[in-house]
Amino acid sequence: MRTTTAPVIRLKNYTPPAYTITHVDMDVSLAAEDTVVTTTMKVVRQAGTPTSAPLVLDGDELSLDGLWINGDKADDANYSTTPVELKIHRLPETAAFDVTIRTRLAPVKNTKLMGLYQSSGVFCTQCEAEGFRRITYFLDRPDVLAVYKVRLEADKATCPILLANGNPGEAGELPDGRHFAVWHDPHPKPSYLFAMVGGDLDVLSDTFTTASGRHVDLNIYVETGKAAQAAYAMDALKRSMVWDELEYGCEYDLEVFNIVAVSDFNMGAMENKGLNVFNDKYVLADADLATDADFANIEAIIAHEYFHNWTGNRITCRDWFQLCLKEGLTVYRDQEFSADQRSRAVQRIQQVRWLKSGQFPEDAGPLAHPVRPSAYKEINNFYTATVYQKGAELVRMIATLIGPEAYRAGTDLYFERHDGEAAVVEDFLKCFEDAAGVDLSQFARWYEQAGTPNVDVEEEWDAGSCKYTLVLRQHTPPTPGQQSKKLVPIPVRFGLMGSDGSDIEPRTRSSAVKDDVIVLTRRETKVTFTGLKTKPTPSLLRGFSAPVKLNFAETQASRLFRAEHDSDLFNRWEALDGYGLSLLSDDATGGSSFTEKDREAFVLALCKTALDDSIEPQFRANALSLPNEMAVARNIGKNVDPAIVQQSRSALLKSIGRQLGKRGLDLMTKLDTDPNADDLAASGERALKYSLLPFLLVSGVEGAHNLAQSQFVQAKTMTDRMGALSAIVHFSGDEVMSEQCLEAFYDRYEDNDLVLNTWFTLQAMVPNAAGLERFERLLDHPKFSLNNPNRARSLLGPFAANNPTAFYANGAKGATLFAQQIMTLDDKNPQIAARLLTVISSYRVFKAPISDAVTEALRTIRAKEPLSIDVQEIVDSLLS
Ligand code: 0A1
Ligand code: ZN
Repeated sequence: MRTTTAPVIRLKNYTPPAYTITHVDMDVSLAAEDTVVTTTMKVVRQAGTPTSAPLVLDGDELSLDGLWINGDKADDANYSTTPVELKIHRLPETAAFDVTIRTRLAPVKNTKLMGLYQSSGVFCTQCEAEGFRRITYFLDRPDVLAVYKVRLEADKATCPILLANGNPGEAGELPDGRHFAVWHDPHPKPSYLFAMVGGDLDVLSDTFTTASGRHVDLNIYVETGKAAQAAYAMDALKRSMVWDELEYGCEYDLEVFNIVAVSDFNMGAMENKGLNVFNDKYVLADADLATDADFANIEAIIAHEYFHNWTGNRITCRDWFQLCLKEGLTVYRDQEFSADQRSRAVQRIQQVRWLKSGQFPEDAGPLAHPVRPSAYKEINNFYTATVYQKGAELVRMIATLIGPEAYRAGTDLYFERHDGEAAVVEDFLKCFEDAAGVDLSQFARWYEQAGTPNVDVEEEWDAGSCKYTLVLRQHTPPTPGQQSKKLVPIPVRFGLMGSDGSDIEPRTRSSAVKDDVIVLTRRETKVTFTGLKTKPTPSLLRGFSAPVKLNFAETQASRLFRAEHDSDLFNRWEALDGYGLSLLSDDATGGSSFTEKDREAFVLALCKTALDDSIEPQFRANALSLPNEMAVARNIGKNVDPAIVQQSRSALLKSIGRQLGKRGLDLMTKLDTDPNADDLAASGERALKYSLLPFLLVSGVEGAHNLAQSQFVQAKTMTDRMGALSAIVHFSGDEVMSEQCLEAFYDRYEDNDLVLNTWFTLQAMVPNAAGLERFERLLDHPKFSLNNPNRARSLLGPFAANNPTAFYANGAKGATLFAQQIMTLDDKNPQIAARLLTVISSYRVFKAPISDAVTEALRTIRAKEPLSIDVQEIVDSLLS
């Protein structure tokens, strides 16, 4: 473990490599305790590198077993090793030469799940960002692109399946029950895209014919007996392949596309060339085991990894500072795919929800960093909501600013110009500048600057001259290490609504307005509209056209008017959500901005939306999901008492439940849906059904209790079962029924790890001291383990991130327990420990005695010896 204070790596210090590697030939003999990897690489000295310059290769926890230069064994004086590198001196003077390295690994002992490891007996690899150096010494950096040939050898009985990147080659039997398979990947790639797999797996196979007629074999490998559960993932894959051809002109480029699902994985999935490795949570599904939300996630992640084939693999990143180049763009692409496959408005609502609950807090707290960071200690800590989600918002803004045709011309140019290269953000922006004939130099600041810009809006109505003026001012608050901020271009999509709720054609001479977008490039932008008979109602930031915080002192009446009439469905949701958030925050701080009438009006509007059959059910479900306690706490911003936030929220839930009353119950009964889990209409109805249930239960609507129980018992899908169970546990107040249902669920799914995770998650959200006690008990549950990342996350994540009344109960004892888990995890898997720790980054919004307890817990973690760099970097930021 690397424990000493780590050096800071800076973008400004980037230098091209002195040597590159063009060809890699690997021979891997797989065994749990003693895998032998023999790698021959063709090394090419770069122009300007003196022959005296040593070749310095990266390594991490490697055991070197042999070294040959051009086939001759190197003698000891020729090289030296440290824990992190192999330095080879006195190299041949020729421009190119071969280096052969033999390393020995023990995959079964690899608990970091980086490099080669075993997951339930299956050998698999994870190399992004710096895992390849745990397999062999290498120039493990994304700007070194090589063609790979891999020969795998293993026991045939335990490893009948042997896979690597690219196309399959020769395969055959060997003595002693062993066999081998050779794989060739013709596309030069960086080492982080390397993958190999060996194991006993079942497969679901299909085929795809590309637009130009190329035949592709598609295979999804899963744990034995589970091939049928990969059907939805396969369908999503084929739809992704069609979509990428139509929308981006991107065709698949190998003979096979393989996906392997494993149960131990640090992230969601990995886009290794031709051999994606997935967390099985994002592959396995059927109606009995997965919720509708799980299906939607599978679709999005399958698409995301597939889309990386062009945005990430064909064009990769020059260095890890450019991570958003592949991630922001690929997230934008998968978001648009999901929007095309499902309801666009609902998808946008969910994306923005995620952005506001995950990325905005990151940008407002101690972990704030630009979409393209300029410095890091541990790159694994930068797979963040900012790089991914805000990165996607930046690409979306480019598309908004230049329009769909120019956007497509820009991506076409990007693929044409940079195919086969390791690019930087500037290359990407230049393609849009050239395709659209625009200057994006001010836009580039979005990549450099952390923090969520604020847009303050004021309006003026001059009845005499029938002129309506909007004044929009931007400012970005300081973030750690970035005190002063520059102006950025902000596209504000807008509409002006007339008194009947319909949109008025805006008339203005302002050069800041293009069609329905106001582009803010200055500190202050004033736009005057003429020819209006009455004062219009503005609908601003439609579709959430920019990742900003809009501050507009809109009346509650105007919010409700928009909630009912806005032609932009996203903004109808936003009007209700914003109203709910302000109301709850006002309540919890004893404020007086809302009268009893305002409160009633909100409750009525929400219920009206919920019961309005002319609106799509999934939208209504989203409208009903009120801002959670953490959203309210963050909105209040300081001195928050979680118990008071909870009381305000419960009171509002009760009012809404009472208002829904029998009509809510009748609607629920009517929404008796089809068990066909991938039917979108049915899934929308289910979402609505289970978003109604909590309100009916907390307010004691007659019949709700029985209905919840019968829904649980008769559930036809996991969405039904989970929807009912979670409502019962969190809202029925009936402990006996809750325990019985939890037990029944456990008995049914005890042996299904993925489903059991949801059982842990559900209980991690039980509030107050009772929730804290339950959490403590679950830590000792025989099925709880820190060895499996999904299991560790399922309990620790929601408890620390979203259950403040339990986490901070008994003098924030939850923080101490959480810190202990993080410290234990740090010795096994520092990457997961560090990422889990980030979920408490908003702790400072809570009142002093309890937030001080978190500071104490963080100090205890900091004092641990040894402590990984991953956790060190996060703790230091959280304490700063
Ligand atoms: N590139 C992947 C994310 C990923 C990153 C690091 C990993 O290492 C543990 C694994 C996956 C993606 O964007 O899907
Ligand atoms: Zn990605």
